[in-house]
Formats: sequence, structure tokens, C-alpha cells
Amino acid sequence: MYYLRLIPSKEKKPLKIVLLGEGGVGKTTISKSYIDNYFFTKSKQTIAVEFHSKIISRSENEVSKLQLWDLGGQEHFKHMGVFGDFCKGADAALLCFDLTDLSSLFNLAEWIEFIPPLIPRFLIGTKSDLATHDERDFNLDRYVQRYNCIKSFKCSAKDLPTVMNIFEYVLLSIERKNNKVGNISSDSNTHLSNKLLVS
Ligand SMILES: Nc1nc2c(ncn2[C@@H]2O[C@H](COP(=O)(O)OP(=O)(O)OP(=O)(O)O)[C@@H](O)[C@H]2O)c(=O)[nH]1
Ligand SMILES: [Mg+2]
Repeated sequence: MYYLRLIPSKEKKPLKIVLLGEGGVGKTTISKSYIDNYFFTKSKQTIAVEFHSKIISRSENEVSKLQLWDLGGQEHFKHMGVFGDFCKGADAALLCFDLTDLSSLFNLAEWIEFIPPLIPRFLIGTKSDLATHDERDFNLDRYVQRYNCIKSFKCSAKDLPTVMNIFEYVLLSIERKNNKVGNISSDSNTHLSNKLLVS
């Protein structure tokens, strides 16, 4: 059973998810697709970091704020010396790469350096709508292992149900890690049909 409550009776500590990866792979676009349930065609380069947030309900009586820390992927931001700090305390990290540009997958090796070891990681291949058949079928198992990820996903930021499912999966994995598997949903009716239970 999933719940939607407008008035929180109990508020939990914010959840934090960081998104990392090369410039232009689509981190801001996927974040906005999830937060606003809308595909934005125009996106400016992220300067250092952008924050996106929404309220999610975690059970009948519990809501919490979800914060997405969307890191700027341009080369010079990597050398600012702050990304390691930005990743601290995250509940999950999304390693994003562009399915149409595999160099962005290989370069994730540099990005994982910023993520503290115990933070659960997920590998996200973006822009599947632009990818060829071969690129969409590219086997990611080796990279899931190499980057020590829990699971990989492929998506287009235009495909809102898939984006919702990915975030729901990540959120449920976080709940599971915290030994509190239960009810979790987003604050929009459209999301309620996209629930996924982690087995
Ligand atoms: N067709 C298509 N275009 C996408 C998709 N995701 C992102 N884009 C486009 O790719 C471009 C870059 O997307 P951003 O979200 O700004 O990329 P970013 O990873 O945030 O880039 P930085 O902020 O520089 O790190 C934009 O023009 C987006 O509209 C997608 O799934 N499909
Ligand atoms: Mg961005």
C-alpha cells in the first residue's frame, strides 16, 4: 500500500543523492525530469553544483525531503577540490554516462574517486532515445562490477515513467539499506503507478 499525505505528521532527515559524470551527459536533465515530471529541452551547463529537491512520502506518517546534488561535469570543476566534500553523507550516488558516447562511461573512473566507499552507487546510461540499437544493447555488467555499483539502468530523460522507476528503485534501495523497507512514494499521483519493490 502506498500513501500520499499532504500534511506530514512526522518529518525525517533529508535524503541526499549525488549525480556525477562528464559534462553534457544529461545529469541536470534527468534530475529535472524526475523532480518536475517534465522533459526540459534547454539545459545550461551546471556551474559547480545544482540542487533539486522534492518532498517524498516514506510511509503513512513519514515524509522527508529528497535532495539531488547535481555536480557540474566540466573538467575544471573536478579540480576545485570540493566534489569529495559534496559527496560526503550521500545516501546514494548516480554515476551517469551518455550511451551514445562511451568515453563518458570510461571516464567515470575519475568520478568514482569523489565517492566515499560505503555509499551505494548506481550506473545510469542516458539518452537512450538517441542511441543506436548496439549502444542500447551494450552490456554494462563489467562496468557495474568495475565501478562497484549495485545495478545499472538505461534511460532517456524523455521517458518519464522509466526515470521515475529508476529513482523509486534507488530510494527503495536506500530504505532497504537502512533496514526500513516499507512504503515509499513521490508526492505526485503520476508517480504512484511507478512503484518498484526491491526484491
Ligand atoms: N535527446 C535527449 N537529449 C538529452 C537527454 N538528456 C539530456 N539531453 C540533452 O543533453 C544536453 C546536456 O544535458 P545536461 O542535462 O545539461 O547535461 P549535464 O550532465 O547536466 O551537463 P553539465 O551540467 O555540463 O555537467 C541538453 O541539451 C539536454 O537537453 C536525453 O535523454 N535525450
Ligand atoms: Mg548539469
